[in-house]
Amino acid sequence: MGLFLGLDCSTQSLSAIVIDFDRKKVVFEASINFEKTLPQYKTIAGTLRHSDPLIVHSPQLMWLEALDLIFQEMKGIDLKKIQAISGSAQQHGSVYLNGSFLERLQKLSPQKSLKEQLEGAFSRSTSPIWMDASTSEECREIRESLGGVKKAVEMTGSDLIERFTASQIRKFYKQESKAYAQTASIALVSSFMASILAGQIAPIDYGDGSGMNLMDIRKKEWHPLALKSTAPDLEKKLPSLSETSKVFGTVHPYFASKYGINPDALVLPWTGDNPSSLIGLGLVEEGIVGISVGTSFTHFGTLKQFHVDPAGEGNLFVSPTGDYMPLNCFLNGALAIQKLRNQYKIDWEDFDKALLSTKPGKGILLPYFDQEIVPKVLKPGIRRFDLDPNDVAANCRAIVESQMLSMRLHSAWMKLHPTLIYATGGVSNRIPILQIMADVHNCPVLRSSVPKSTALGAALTAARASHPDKSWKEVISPFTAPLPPQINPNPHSSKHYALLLKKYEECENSK
Ligand code: XUL
Repeated sequence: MGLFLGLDCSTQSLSAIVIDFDRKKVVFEASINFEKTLPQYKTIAGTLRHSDPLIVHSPQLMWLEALDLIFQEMKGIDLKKIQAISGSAQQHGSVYLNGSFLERLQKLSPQKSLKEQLEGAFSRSTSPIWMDASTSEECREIRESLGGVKKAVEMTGSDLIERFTASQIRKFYKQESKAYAQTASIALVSSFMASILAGQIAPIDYGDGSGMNLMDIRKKEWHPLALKSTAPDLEKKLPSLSETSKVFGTVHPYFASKYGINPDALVLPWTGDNPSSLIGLGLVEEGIVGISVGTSFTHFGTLKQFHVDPAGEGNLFVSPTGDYMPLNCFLNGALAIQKLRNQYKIDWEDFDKALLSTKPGKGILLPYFDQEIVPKVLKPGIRRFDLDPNDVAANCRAIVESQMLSMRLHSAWMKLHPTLIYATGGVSNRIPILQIMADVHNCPVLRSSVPKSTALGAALTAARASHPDKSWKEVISPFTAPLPPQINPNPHSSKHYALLLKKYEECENSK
């Protein structure tokens, strides 16, 4: 029996999934919620908030404690049968390790905890994460040095973005130059966790490497000019880059003797949560596109050809399959809908009824309750066009229509041409929202059956590495079949939305 372990270190929790590959079954699932289970770190949903709201960090020791805890939870599983382990993590966040890290790691004793033994191994006490937006100045400096937005996008796959790693490293170098000099190694959250599991400095995989503004997205090598523009001696502090599916070690004896895991279990590099979810959702071929309707909305897929967003709003990552993964992140997603519902004091049931009782509208509601990533909007504030604020049902319809129109407009650069959409995330169980999704995109929609697509993606990546004779599709299909019913576009509504798209664009561009 071949068991494979996938872990996911997200912003709010550490999750684990074990799959029995031969029986095509998920045999174990667990999650450690950081705020609830580890309250001593005083995080809000896994994050440390600063008096400056733009600064958002997380404590790396919390992730280590959670790793010990999740292995304790796996007691019921025969860990001797684990053949390989992979993982994923929130993208972009960085961990700064001092010269003692590697020695401490190699000497770990199973008698003590990871936290106790690694506490002194950091040159920065906390890790800036993807929610940190405090590095606009550093983004400007690096972008200018690379030759502007277009050049940066061509070189690294994305414009300089505050949450990406390069500007965060530059800020650390500028503000804490001594601590930067004492940094022996810089890891991403993903490669940090993989290092702990394997007892050696783990490579950064191409998928998460493409979220740093430091990797040459075509050559899959560190980009010399990007490194030079970010901070001195950076190349010496970064690990190597690697394919996601290339085994780089075996599990640290710490985990074998403490938790009984197979000492020969192979360890793969971890990737970012988004590239991993591409695998966990089963989106390894062109034509099927993923739309995640969670707190924020994301639109992504697999791309064989290289296309970047000339506007610099979207991102291009390398996918674990070696193809590309274009991604747009719309910050004002389900949370914006919730804020609108709160304003009108209606619950989800009434919101669904409002969508069902109205026809495709002509009003536009730009949902910028917060700043927006795509399109870049720095000044929050919702905006209505041809919409009576007192008409509750029309406003409910307009926010979803506008979100979907925005997605269609701004995802054109990806050239994905979907024939099927898989919907996932918190509100993907609300069929009236999915109907508008199908109508606006003029494409059938199916709901994904996978609740923890990131951890499952990691387990499947580990399984694929042990079955190189099988295609990605053969490996993932039994675990990722979507749920019926298929929601088909209504031709009349789709025609209406094709015309409304132009108006939507004009509204967005109007000052
Ligand atoms: C993607 C991004 C987020 C994090 C969330 O660019 O910043 O989706 O990966 O964990």
